[in-house]
Amino acid sequence: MTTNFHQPVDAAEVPRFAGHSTFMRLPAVTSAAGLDIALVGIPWDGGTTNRAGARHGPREMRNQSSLMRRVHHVSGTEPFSIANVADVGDLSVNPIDLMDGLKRIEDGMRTIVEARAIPLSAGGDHLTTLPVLRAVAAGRPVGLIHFDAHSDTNDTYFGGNPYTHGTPFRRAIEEGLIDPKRMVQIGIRGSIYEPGEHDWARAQGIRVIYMEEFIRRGAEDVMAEARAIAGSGPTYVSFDIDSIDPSMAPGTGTPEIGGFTTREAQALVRLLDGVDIVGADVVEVSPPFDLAGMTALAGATMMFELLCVMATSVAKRRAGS
Ligand SMILES: [Mn+2]
Repeated sequence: MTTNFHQPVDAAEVPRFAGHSTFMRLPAVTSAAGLDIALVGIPWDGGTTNRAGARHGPREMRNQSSLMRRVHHVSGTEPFSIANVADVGDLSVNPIDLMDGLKRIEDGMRTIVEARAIPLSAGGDHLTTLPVLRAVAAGRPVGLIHFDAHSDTNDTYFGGNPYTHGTPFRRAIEEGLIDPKRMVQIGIRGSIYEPGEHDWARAQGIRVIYMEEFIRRGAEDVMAEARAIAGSGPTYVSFDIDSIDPSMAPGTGTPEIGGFTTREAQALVRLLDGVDIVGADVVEVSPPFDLAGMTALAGATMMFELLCVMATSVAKRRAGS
């Protein structure tokens, strides 16, 4: 086993409440060079239409991620032994200029991608996924497995403004960043603005799986379909924390009751095993609306779940090359 990979601070030596707050207590590094997977914060919520606060998500997810340990208790995956992972810090953002914010996020993410590290980011609102995809999917559209209460494929808000956290995937498809025929949305629910609001998404070829269908079919069946839709090509995974029920994740911008339990969310992400993940995020954790850090803990734990499947695929790729 390679031993020169970054390791978390040993909680038997330094207690979890002590020391610098980094993702999963990994070293903070200034460059993604040499990393297999880069943990990165995107503290920006300039696309939020209602309850702002996701700009504070990365810092609080770092704090709660101190509870993560080294081994996944179900799969046995030891992500820090099979992949080189570190905290590359937060991307540069601009909280008072939306277009400059998007550009800074894209530029920052491009340096990670060009260093050949796979980004696992903590948002930020869901509009952050658009500039991330501009960097990750440059030159070739990716598949997308999208967990969310909302389709986020609306067209415009507030007098024709095309950039909000309700529009990122419409823009990403228009820009050729996502292959909509390799895209699936899981957990969609809640009241909508108008009848037929999801017609555009379906017309592009996106498979929209409402929460009610998930409840009927269960995680195994739904994720078998999701893996088939994504296929063997490069695929991005986006996890909006509002896919989880607000009784378990209240700290978010647009809560919708009737969501996943945290257990269901964990089961879904574990079933991503085998997908060629080229990037992933956990977005919309909004600490000002949180209670005792429970939403940030759910977000940090979903990052760990994603990290384990991503590290497994990194190790498989390395063994195969
Ligand atoms: Mn969303």
